[in-house]
Amino acid sequence: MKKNFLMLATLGLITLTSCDKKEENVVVTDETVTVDETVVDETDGVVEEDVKTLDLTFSPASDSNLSGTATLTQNGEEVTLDVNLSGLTPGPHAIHIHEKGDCSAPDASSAGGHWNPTGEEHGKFNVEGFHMGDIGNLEADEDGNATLTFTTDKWCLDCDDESENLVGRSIIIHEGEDDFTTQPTGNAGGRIGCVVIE
Ligand SMILES: [Cu+2]
Ligand SMILES: [Zn+2]
Repeated sequence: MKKNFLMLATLGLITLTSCDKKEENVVVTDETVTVDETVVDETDGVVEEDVKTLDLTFSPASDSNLSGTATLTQNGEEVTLDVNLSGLTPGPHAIHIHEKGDCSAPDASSAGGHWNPTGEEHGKFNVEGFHMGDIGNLEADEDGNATLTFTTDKWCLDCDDESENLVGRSIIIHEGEDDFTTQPTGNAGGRIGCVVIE
């Protein structure tokens, strides 16, 4: 018990010490450069560059009434997808990243199959084999509205690794539910919404 406490205390001290050092550094920099608004602006710029955001608007497909938005945000190593939809039939609807950034076909078939840069089988994200685009299902309430928040460190926005890069793909909403087992689609039925990630 005593040993654990000592270890925690030591860790705390290290954390405090490193914080102190950072703060000292900042102060030293400010003093050296004679506190200047330009310097402050540059610091803000660097912090913002680390966060990338894409605001996207879904188009309906296959004569559906779907409307809604998707926001993709990269913060450090993680990408978060926020989806907000209405005009759905109540119940579960599959949502996937599909490989082609093309929503032009009336049934959104132009978006191709599930995005699968790693050559795996269709499945559940982060459970054994799965496509990189296998987000899963979202649930529409009795008014036909649905939201979803999904975060992973396996995607990126506009990075050099094409097995992680979402830009140039599309997000598809399906008529039915993903059963996570039928190959290679999850048996989710037609495509009722589509948006290109760009
Ligand atoms: Cu799909
Ligand atoms: Zn899949």
